[in-house]
Amino acid sequence: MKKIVTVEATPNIAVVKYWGKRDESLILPTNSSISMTVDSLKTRTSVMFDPSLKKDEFWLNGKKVDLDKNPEAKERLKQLEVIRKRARITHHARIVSINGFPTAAGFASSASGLAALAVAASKAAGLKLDTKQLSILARLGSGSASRSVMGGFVEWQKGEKADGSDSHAIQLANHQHWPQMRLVSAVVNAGKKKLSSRAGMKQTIATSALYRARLEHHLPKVVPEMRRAIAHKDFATFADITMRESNSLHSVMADTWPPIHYMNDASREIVALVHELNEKAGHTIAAYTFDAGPNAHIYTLAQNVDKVKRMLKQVKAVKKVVVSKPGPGPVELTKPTDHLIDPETGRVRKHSFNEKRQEIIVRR
Ligand code: 2P0
Repeated sequence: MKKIVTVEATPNIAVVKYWGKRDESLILPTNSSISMTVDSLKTRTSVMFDPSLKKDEFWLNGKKVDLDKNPEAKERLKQLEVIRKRARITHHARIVSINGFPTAAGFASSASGLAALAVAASKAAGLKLDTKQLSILARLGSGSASRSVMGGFVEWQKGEKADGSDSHAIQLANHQHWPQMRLVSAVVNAGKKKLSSRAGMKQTIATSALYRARLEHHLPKVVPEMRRAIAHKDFATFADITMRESNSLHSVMADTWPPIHYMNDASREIVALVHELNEKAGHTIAAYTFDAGPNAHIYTLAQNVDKVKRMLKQVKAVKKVVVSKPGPGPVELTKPTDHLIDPETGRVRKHSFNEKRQEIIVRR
């Protein structure tokens, strides 16, 4: 029997955004960020370290990725080296990962994927790591993944040290703290983004003067305010900061040279409709936020989800809507039939995502 560890993790959507690194190799950010880990859009990852493997192997959504021809994927898997060193093993790993949502839907999967990998690979190597250590491992693959190793509301503390040992996430509140919280995500464009976040933020740091103002004057104020809003479940303040934060991020993107525009006309139509909705309600009931793409993520409370959905119906470009709650963070699947790798043979099992049933199917 081979030792296989299988973990499911989910994305997080930031309300105080990460955009800029002070160290590109260790992925150390210029500012702390805050997000909510959601309960939907799961990525399932199975890991096996095995002496018979000649090199690391990575399967994504049913296809083997040639790591020699894909330096970006190889770079994102560098946490494997750290795990091997710490566990004092030299075996290569077979990693099989699948997204439990359509890849073409425009939802980012690097945060959930690299968080699932940190939890599954460290355990498969025999390590028992705490969430802080897992967050540091996940961070090496993708900054935002450092926040997905925990559930509920999470802060990635930027840290000060050059070795990154204090740059990790902490949980501000677990997923049961604010049970009425919802995230309504609207897919407005299923296309692949033109400029990666990694390249975009590098360009911003190098060229935007507005970015300095964001870093020095805006963020030091909003991080503690957002912590307080979450602790007190103060939706109006939470929503206000979330929207202003998104606007600040997209302003420094526009101030970048050459300018970066991830939002499109449909995104801006949604911004206007959310403000209209809040005005009609007489108080803030919904807050938009946008990442490195045109899809809208709208935070609201359970009693207002239908109003937000009705509002989104007016936007022609909205193709799909997904409603999420605060999620518990990564979960290990221990049923042998859930593994994407056969524990008896070590081979990759046939697996796929069934869109109709919204389910990952694994054949034995
Ligand atoms: C965030 N984003 O806080 C911000 C908002 C996009 C806009 O974290 O280079 O894919 O791998 O560390 O984690 C996207 O950045 O970038 C991101 P890398 P990552 O969610």
